[in-house]
Amino acid sequence: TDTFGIQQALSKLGIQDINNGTSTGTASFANGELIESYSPVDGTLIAKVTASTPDDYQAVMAKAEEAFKAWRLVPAPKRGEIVRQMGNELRKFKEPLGQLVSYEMGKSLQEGLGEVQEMIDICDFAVGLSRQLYGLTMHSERPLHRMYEQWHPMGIVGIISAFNFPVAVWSWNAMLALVCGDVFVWKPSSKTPLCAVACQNIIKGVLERNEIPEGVCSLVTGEACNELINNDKRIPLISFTGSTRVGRHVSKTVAERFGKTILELGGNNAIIVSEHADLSMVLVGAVFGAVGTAGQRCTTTRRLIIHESMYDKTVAVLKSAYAQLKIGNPLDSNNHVGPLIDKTAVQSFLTAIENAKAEGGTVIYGGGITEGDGYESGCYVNPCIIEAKNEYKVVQEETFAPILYLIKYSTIEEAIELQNGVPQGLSSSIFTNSMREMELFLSQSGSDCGIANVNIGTSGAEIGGAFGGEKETGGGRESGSDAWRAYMRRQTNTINYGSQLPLAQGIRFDL
Ligand code: UN1
Repeated sequence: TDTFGIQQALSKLGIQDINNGTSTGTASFANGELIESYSPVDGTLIAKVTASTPDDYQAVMAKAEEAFKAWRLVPAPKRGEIVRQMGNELRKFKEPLGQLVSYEMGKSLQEGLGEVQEMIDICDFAVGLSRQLYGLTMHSERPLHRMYEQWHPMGIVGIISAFNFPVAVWSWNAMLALVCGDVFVWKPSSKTPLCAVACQNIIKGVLERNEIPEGVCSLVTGEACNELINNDKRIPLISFTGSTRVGRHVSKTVAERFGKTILELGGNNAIIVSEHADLSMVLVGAVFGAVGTAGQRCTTTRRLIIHESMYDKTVAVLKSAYAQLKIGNPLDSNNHVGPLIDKTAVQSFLTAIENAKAEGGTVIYGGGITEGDGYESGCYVNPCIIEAKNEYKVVQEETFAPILYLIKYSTIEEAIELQNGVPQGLSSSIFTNSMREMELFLSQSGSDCGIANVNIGTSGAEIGGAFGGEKETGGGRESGSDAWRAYMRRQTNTINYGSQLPLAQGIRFDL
């Protein structure tokens, strides 16, 4: 019985051998131990993936170095053509890949499909970008001189991705890197290795058909690879998505060797519910923001900062909305909330609730593990709402689970201060119909986050904008706008087409 079509999806994606270890696809050398991937949906062992040993890693890097020499010479619009074909392959595999994301990671099928849609969209974006890697020209201060800048490929990009967006975040990095003329080595989360294998299988055919060296797109698996990548001088740029704790280590290690990083670390995102808010809109934004992906997005809504005049009404509608949430198998479209990634995450959820209570918080809805039929994996929890104070230690931290903290305010200035009063700076939003409040929130004395929204929630950013945040979120930007610049190196060129050699700054040096 293949109720949700998972076996069929796995076979379409080329993932079959659960006992011997699925091969890791393109440019892969895998001789290490077996990584077992269990589904948080039903606790089933989906398949095993053979991890890369340090020797495998060296072999992959040798291929990547070789491939870069060829790939950087392919004209950028031709690189875009390869990415266009990858986007078409992703269109063909949207359904099974979305199912696998849902089954291996635990997010709803709708969100799994949405994640694949983000991949398709970033491919389209990157194709257009491949003809728009613009540099500026400048006016030289010297006669008969010309100045301009060019953007050159950087080399091998290391992509270390997290379990919560097991495919989309890779594609944001991979597709931009490819049109920029870089090659990449991808180390996915060991909690979702099959999603990575599936992606490699999907794009492999495009490389083969176009006779592109396989080292352009490499995959390595297993936790031992993280440190190898961080310390590898052949990797000028590492894009890391994960916790602030690990991100701090990556940042230091890579900076020590003068490598560059793009860091996408923790968020602690708030929605301000103003007295001028439309409450029916707040409801969808806040509830999807807080319980979507079971609270495991870096953009998840973790705090609601509510005007005192709206507080009781907001609490009442939230409670009745939470009471209607269906928790269960995320492949079943009747359910709103799927499982957490594993039992460790469940433990963090329970501990955070206990800590909030110990600090004086009041649980007004939910909490606890969901047990019984269909919940055998032990990863399902009941989303929780807690009345809290912003300064609680637990509120200042990111707990990757569906816990929503409610905080009261009286003036808009105070609300903005609360919103900014956490170490993280990823996403933020205000629900208001007041033009003054909205503009204040978006002004230089408003939100300090990388993303600031009005009348939509904190999560679900579109790929066209630059994605990332400030402070402990790490400062990186990925995806749209001019995020591509981080994947290239800038070169300033000054050309003298005269027959004299005047020095800049008016300096005379007569020989
Ligand atoms: C993440 O949680 O790591 O804005 C990325 C969003 C998604 C991306 C989240 N587009 O919620």
